[in-house]
Amino acid sequence: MPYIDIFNGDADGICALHQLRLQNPQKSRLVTGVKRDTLLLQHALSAHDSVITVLDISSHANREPLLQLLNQANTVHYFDHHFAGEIVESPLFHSHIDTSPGVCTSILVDRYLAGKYRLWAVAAAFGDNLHASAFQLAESLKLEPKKTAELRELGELINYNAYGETLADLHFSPETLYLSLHPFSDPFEFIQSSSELKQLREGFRSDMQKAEEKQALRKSSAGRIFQFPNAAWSRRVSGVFSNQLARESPEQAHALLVERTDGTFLVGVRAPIARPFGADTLCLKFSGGGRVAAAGINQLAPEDVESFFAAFEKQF
Ligand SMILES: [Mn+2]
Repeated sequence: MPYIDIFNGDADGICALHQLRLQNPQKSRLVTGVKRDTLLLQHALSAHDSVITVLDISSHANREPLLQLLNQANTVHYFDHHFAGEIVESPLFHSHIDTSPGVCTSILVDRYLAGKYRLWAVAAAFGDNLHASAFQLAESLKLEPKKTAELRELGELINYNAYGETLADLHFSPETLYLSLHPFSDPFEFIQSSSELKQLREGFRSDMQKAEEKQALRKSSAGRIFQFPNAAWSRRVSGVFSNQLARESPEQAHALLVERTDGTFLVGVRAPIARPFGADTLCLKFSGGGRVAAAGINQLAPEDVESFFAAFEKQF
């Protein structure tokens, strides 16, 4: 039977698949993409009578293609922690979906495999920013702090690699990165020998340096607003940089505008950590959306930038 593995291109998706294929090696067709590209099931619609494993993408967002694939006699194993909506009912559908806040997909796979490749789940949990869960898993393995720190860097670098508008922005396609680590059952051996990881470490440092050179465009009691140019490094590092700003100044809100090719702006908003509300309300006014603490706008027109700044001041 043909196997198809569909996975989010971030650390959680990659480490989830890696654990499953260490346990049960299969030659499979790989379907993945940049982190924000979560509508992946549509790329497998021609499949029938196959075994499809889906990792770390919302079953709600992929519901229509999922139903079609089940109708085409595919068996689907689904591991995920994103919003799921109503769980699909089918004898061919094997659901390992848990949306509780402390879990990520690699932790669900770790549970399924009874902890057999847990080191990779630790890395993935750090990649998904679930530090408490990651430390808890590391503790269960009695890992030395130095080893835990190595897994943290591994997860964060694989996660960093997945950020971008398209695959062209990334250092490595997630498929390439997965194939490069897959020969290693021990992550510490991969960390020692991987040239890919070395390149990611250098790329991350250089992107962050460019980001840190940027002065705030606006500063007020409400918060700080930054603007980045239309460049691959901006798109790769904007998420991590916004999180860093928020942690560094928890009383303030932050917005980061990244210029797009068409002249509009991709906007990320973080509410103050001390009062984590209102980001969604602000972004909704400009056809954006998201969560209360972190939200965004896909295309802010240049003529709306001033009114966005005003609304930001008012909101926070
Ligand atoms: Mn995840």
